[in-house]
Amino acid sequence: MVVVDGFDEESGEGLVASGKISLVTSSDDSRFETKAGYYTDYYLTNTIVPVGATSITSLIFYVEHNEESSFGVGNLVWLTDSNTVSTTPTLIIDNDGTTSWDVPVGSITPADVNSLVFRVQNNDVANGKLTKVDYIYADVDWLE
Ligand SMILES: [Ca+2]
Ligand SMILES: [Ca+2]
Repeated sequence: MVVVDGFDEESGEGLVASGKISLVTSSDDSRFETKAGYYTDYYLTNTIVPVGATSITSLIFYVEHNEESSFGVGNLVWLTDSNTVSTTPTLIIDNDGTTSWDVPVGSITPADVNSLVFRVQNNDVANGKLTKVDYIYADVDWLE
């Protein structure tokens, strides 16, 4: 699953509307930056899980990202499933690395995956540092 649109809280703009969606659809060292005190939502394609799917068995996000030096530990939060599931990923300072997030699927339904949103929440207000995303995609498995 790949990112097809998004929403930038700071500008109030959609990522397709602003022309910035391509920043996060490939690993090319062009990145979307989320400032401290703001979130960015990324919407993933909704065409993969068939109508007959009965349960989601695996949902893994892969995020190529980095954070500015002095970004505070614990101040980066990723959320999904209508923001009911979250994680505080290990920071990757200055140079891109890919972090995978194997989401606990207990509460994840096929309908959730068909309107999947990945939120990057930057809570680093005390330091004012950026988190930057080069590429996001997700793998999902289900039972029919
Ligand atoms: Ca990169
Ligand atoms: Ca990119």
